[in-house]
This record gives sequence, structure tokens and C-alpha cells, in this order.
Amino acid sequence: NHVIYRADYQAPAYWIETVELCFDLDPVKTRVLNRMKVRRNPEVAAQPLRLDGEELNLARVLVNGQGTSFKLDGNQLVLENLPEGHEPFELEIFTTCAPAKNTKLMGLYTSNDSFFTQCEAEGFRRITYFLDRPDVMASYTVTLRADKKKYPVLLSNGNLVDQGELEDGRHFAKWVDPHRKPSYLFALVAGQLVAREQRITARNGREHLLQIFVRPGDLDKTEHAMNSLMASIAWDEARFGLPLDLERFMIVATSDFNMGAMENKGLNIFNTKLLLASQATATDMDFLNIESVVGHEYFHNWTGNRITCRDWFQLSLKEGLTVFRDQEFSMDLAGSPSARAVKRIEDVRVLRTAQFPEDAGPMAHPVRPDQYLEINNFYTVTIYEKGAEVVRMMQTLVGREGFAAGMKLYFERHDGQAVTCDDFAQAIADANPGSQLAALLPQFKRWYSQAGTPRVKASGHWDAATGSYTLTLAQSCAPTPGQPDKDPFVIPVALGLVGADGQETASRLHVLTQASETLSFTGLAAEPVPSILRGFSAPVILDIEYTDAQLLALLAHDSDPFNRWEAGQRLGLARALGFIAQEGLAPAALQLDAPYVEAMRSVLRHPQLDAAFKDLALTLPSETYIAEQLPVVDPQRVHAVREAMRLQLALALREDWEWAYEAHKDNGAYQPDPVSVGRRALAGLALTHLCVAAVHQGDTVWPGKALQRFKDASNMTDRFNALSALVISGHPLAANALQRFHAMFRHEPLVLDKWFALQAGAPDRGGNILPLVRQLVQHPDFSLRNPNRARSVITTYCNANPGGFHRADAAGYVFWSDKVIELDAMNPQVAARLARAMDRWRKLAEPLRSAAREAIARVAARPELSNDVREVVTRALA
Ligand code: HT7
Ligand code: ZN
Repeated sequence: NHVIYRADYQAPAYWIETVELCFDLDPVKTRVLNRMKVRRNPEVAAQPLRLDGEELNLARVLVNGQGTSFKLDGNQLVLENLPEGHEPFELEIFTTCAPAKNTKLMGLYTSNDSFFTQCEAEGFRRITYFLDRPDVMASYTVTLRADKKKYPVLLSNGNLVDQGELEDGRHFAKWVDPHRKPSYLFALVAGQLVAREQRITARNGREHLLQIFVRPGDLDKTEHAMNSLMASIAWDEARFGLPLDLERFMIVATSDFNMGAMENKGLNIFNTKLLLASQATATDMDFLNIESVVGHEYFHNWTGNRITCRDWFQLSLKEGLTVFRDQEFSMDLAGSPSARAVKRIEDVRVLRTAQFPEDAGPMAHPVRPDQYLEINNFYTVTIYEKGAEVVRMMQTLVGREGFAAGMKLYFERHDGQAVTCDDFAQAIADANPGSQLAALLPQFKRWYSQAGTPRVKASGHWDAATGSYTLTLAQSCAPTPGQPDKDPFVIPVALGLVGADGQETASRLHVLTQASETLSFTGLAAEPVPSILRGFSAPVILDIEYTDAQLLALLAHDSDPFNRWEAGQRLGLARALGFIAQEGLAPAALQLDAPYVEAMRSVLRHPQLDAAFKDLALTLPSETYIAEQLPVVDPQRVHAVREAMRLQLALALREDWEWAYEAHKDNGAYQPDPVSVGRRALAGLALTHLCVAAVHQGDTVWPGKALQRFKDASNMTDRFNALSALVISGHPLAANALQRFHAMFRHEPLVLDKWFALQAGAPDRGGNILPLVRQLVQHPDFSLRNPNRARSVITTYCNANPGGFHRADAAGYVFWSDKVIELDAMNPQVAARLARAMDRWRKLAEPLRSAAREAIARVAARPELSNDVREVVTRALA
């Protein structure tokens, strides 16, 4: 229960060379025999061996076959009388644990009568006593014994070397992992599972068996995941020269899982939500997420597993790099430049709506943090998404080929090791000696050490007499907890100058290193419009005072699709902020100006733009993003203004939405390719606007069409979009459709999650959502124990429904505190994530701010809180 500091890192005093684990699996009492070959680390002063263990019953400890004295010190087993010298000795530990009681879902647990493990970050210590830290890499041999009828499939990492029958209807399987690994990559699975199998031959001629294990009824939903896995294997070989290093690569799905998926060596374990898909049950978004997460976990096989983290402060070494790799994978699969841009825009949206607030709030931390109380709290958008942006900037600075060369050097130097973020950055720089990255490496690495989102203020000056344009870029970064002052970052700024006629007059990458720098452009015929931070070339906030005319020009002409989209967002954002600030303006009375509406119409009707881009461009900035731009937030007003703006767009573009719907709602064979996905998304957006307009006008035609679409749809995307249109518009037909939807899919847990989330996230009308959420948590299909289900209702309501959550009567906050406390007793990780819904409470307008503080203090006052939740609420109140 104490803070851990990066600066305190010390190499382990002992190495564990081999581990032989033998499990007698039983839900109530599983016996674990752990036989290790251990030796002292000659580089560290002699000291007792301290092994981590949590919620274990210790039965026996033997050293070289003999009983030995030991102490239990908190959660550690301490062995003092160990053999002298540096020869390996055998340490045997026998413990039991209770998987069925394990509601934390860390360590060994049961779910639907099967056994699963989750060991990252510190779950292995809940299975046996161990040096549970990533820099201790060992060779594992695992024997699983269990009742054959109940658990016919017995899996662990590596290769199956033996299996057979035992007495009393039990059987066994023995697995040997040919690769050394840290304990967090250990996994076992046992249960009644079936597999989709695929044999492949890699480029180098090696044969591999790919298997995806699921519950028997789910086999028909594994084709997409298998295709994604094969695509991932091919991509990593082609782009980075990294082949599959295993004879057998297995993925298993479980419906009880704290996060999305886990990259255990050769035995990935996935949340069913990110593995199972059929056109009848999964949306396009699900298909895309599965592709990227299957890729992500597979890519960890090299970036994370072959080269792992020295300590958990280096988490972004594997996560930032692997997110970067999965983003590139999805972009490469998407194909066309426009589809790549759509993916980039989606990734940036996540960064700006989730990571920027994190970086501005009480949990702000550097990409490589300096301290933590609970490591599980640091699986964050900063470590993952901002970490990926840092890697992306490296690629921008050294070029794509230079980056591939850097990766090659990284593996040449560090394969099989546990290393640091410094080692990675050094390898990329050393492989590119003439690059700006190499020249600026110490300064560049401030991205790892300084928290907070830098701001770049851009101001242009046009001198008509000389035909020259100067652009001044000035950077700053606000204080974050523990870091009052920041030094300048290295900021790659991709920029261009766009003429009024749309012609591009300049395009370059400027690397900003000073607090302020001025760039000059000469020989220009007319004042240009600057297009700055193209492709979102750095994770910064760009402050620039554009006129509407400049933004309209960029929206119409910018050759950079990201900034084209960004111009439309800035136009919408400026209007939203203007309406919010206008005191006395009732949202119902607001009027969108004709130039903006016409610009949106032009995008929607544009003959060349892709539907997917149109969908993004016509979607207003989210409430969360709008709120982040305000010093003091009244979420109700933000919600009301955004809703009113959407209604205006719905009414003003009504005929255009009708056209868009009819032109894009094709019913061809279902394919989750970028073009079809974009068409369905735009049709869905159009249908929502048409229903919103219809409800306002008291017209029933479009809600009726939406209901028909809901009934006739041949895939979940169209069906769910139609249902959402009814729910979002608040049309009375929504109730009937929701009921039917539930009846149709009552045996499909992942679809029921959607049903719950749609309702918990629906626009609030007169405070109706909280009572509905209270009903939903009483629904027979609701369960707090299942993380997916708990998140679908509670996290959706508290995190993704600001209008419904931030109630004047503070009842939303009371609900939040009740649920955080209730959840914390069973699953601290899930509870702590929910606790983060209050991160930005200091920005709230009174009386919400005081009410929020009171609710957080109520949670913090509980004496029995987990470290997970305690860290979040303590930081929030600090
Ligand atoms: N590396 C994995 C992280 C993860 C995890 C961490 C803590 C607790 C449960 C967890 N499940 C998965 C997933 C990834 O980033 O690939
Ligand atoms: Zn990962």
C-alpha cells in the first residue's frame, strides 16, 4: 500500500531460470505445485529472496528437496537461509487458491464453468509465489490436470508435449514454452471449448497452426478474427520483417474480462466483445475493432513479448509502440489514402476526447510515469494513445524506411531482453544518424518525461507589398501534478499554405524546438491560408485564430484530408462555443448561419468525397470535446446547445439527408470493407437526422421508415443504426423497437450489452435517464459482476452521457459513488475505471462542482477501499 517510484528501480537479487508448474484444477480449491530453478544475481548484494504472493494458501516450501524456514511479510514470502554461492538451487512451493471466488478477474478465475488466467500486470502472484516482475524471464513447463468431462480442453503457452488419462475421470496435458518469458505472459485455459483451426505456411516456409477457441455456440462468429489474425501475421512479416516464432498460435475468448484482450505468449485471451462477430450480431465498428485488437495482441508477440519492459514504468515501451503498429496495420489494410485519413481522424478523435482531458486532469502522468500506487491505473490513454503518437513522431522525423531500420536495430540489440523506453528511442536514433531525431534525442525524450498537452500558438502575418508571409509558432505546456515547469518539446509540424483558389503554394515539415520560432515564405501572389499540423503531426493543441472564410477555404480545398475535416470541426466548435457563451440564449432559439449550413451541405453533396469522410465531417464535435475547450463547464448547457445545433442541421439539410440516406442505404451482401462501412455510417447519420427533424415537426414518416429498416435490416449495423435513430430522436416507436430488439437477441450477451448501452447513453429528456438507468441495473439480464455488462450501463451513463449524468440534483453523482463502492468490493480494476468519470470535476460550474467533490469525498472516506480506487479519488481531491 505504498507509492512505487521509477527512480527506485533495482535489478532483481535472484533470477528464476526455469519454472515447472503443476495445476490440479478445481473451482473451489486449485492446487499449484511450483518447482523453480533459482540462482542469485551476482551483480546485486546478497539479500533474502522475497517472493510476491496474494490471496494464496501456502502449504509447503522446499529448497533442494528439504524443508526450510520462511517468513510471511505482508504479501511476500521471505526466504533467508538459502544456499550460498551462485549455483542454481531448486525451490519448490505448494499453494492452493480459490478460482471460483476470484471476482477480481486477476490471476486464476472461473467464467462460465471454464478456467482462465489474467496475469498482467501483477496477477501471477495470485497463482503462485514468484518474482512477479517483468525483468525476470524464465522458461516454463506446465502440467494441467482436471476433470475430463468438465474441462476437455487444457491449454497453456507453447507446445503440447504430452497428454493422457488419469484416475477418477481426470486427464492431463503438458505444455512447454520454447521461449523465455516474464510471468505476466503466463496463461492457462481449461474448459469446454471448440476451435476454429487454420494451418498456414509463412514466407520462410515454416508451418503454423492457428486456433481460435470459443464456447460451442460461438464458432460461427470466429471467421473474421481468424482472417484478421492471418492478415496480422502477413503484415508484420511484410512491413517489419517479423515472422511468427511459434508452431502454434492460440486465441481464446472469455466473456468475463477486465480489459479488451491479453497477449500471453502463444495463448492470447480475448474479451468476447473483441473476438466474436457475425453480420447479424456485430456492427461495422465491432468488425474494425476486432481487426485492430487481434492485430494489436499479435504484434505484441515481438513488441512486448520478445522484447519486454524492464519495469512497469516502461509500459509504453510495449503499449505505445504496439498501438502505433496496430494503427498502421489498420491503415495499410484500409488501403486508399482517403480510408487511411478516416482511420487517422478516428484515432485523433480518441486522443483528443480521452487523452487530452486525462493530460489536463488529476491523473495526468508522463508517457513514462515516475510513480504509481497501483499499476493497473496506468493502463491509460496516455500510455497507449499518446505513447503511440510519440512513436509516430519518431517515424515522421526519420521517415518510414528509417523507422523500419530503427526497429531492425532495436531487435538486433535487445531481442530476449527486458528494456526501457530509452533503449527504444536510442535504437531508432542510432539507426538514423543524420536525422533530426538523432540530433535532438535528449530534447525529444521530453515526450516521455513531461506530462501535459503542449499548446502551439500560430500567428501569421501577410505583407502584400513584398508578397511574403511569416508564420510564428510558439509552444507552451501548462503545469501538471508534480511538474510546474516544462521545457520546450520537439514538435514536428507538417504544414502547407493554401491559396484562396485552393492551389497549394508551400508544403513542408517544420520541426519546432524553441519556445517560439518564425518561418518566412516569399514570392507569394496573394495571402495564403495556413494549413498547420497536417495529419495531426504532433499530439498538441493548435491555437490559431482563423476567420470563417479561411476555414471555409480549408474545408473546401485543403489537400490534407485531416485538416479538411479539422476545418469543419473548428467551424462547428466556434458556433457551439459562441452559443454557449451567449447569456440568455435559449438553445431552442439558436440559429445556425447560412454559410456554415451551406458548407455542411456542400460536404454532404460533394461528388468526390467518400461517405466515411462525410460522416465524420458532418458529425458535430462531441460534448466532451466542447467541454474541454471551456474553463468552466455547465454540461447541461453544452448538451442542449449541441442537440439544438444538430436539430438545426437536421432541419436545414432535410432534403440532403433524404438524398444521403437513399443514396447510401444499399442492401447488398454484407462486407465490412471501408467503402461499405462508410456508406452504412453515412446512411445511419442521415437516418438519425431525419428522425430528429421528424420528431421536431411532428411527422411520422421517417420514424416509420426507421422502424421498418430496423425490422428488415440484414446486418447489425443497419439494424442498430435504425434503432439508435429512434432512441436518439426520442420517438415513441423507440420503445417498441427496443422491446423487439431485446426479444430477438436475448441469448446474445454482446448484443444485450448494446441494448443496455444505447439506453444508458440516450439523450436526457427532463431527467429521464437516471431513473431508466436505475431500472436497467435491476433488470434480470443485468449483472455487476460481468465487466462488459457493468460498463454497458454504468460507465456509459457516467462517462458517455454528460447531459444525463451531471444533474442539478446531484443524483447522478450519488449513483456514481454507490456503484464505485459496490464494484470496488468485487473488482477494483473496473471500479477504478468508473471512478475516473469524475476526473474533470474541478471544471464544473457550481453547484455541480461542490456536489461532485462531496461525492468523491464520500468514496474517499471509505476505509476499506482498494489501492486502485484510492489512488484515483485521492488524486482527484488533491
Ligand atoms: N497488455 C494487455 C493489458 C491488459 C491488462 C492489464 C491489466 C489488467 C488486465 C488486463 N488485460 C489486458 C492488453 C494490451 O494492451 O494488449
Ligand atoms: Zn497492448
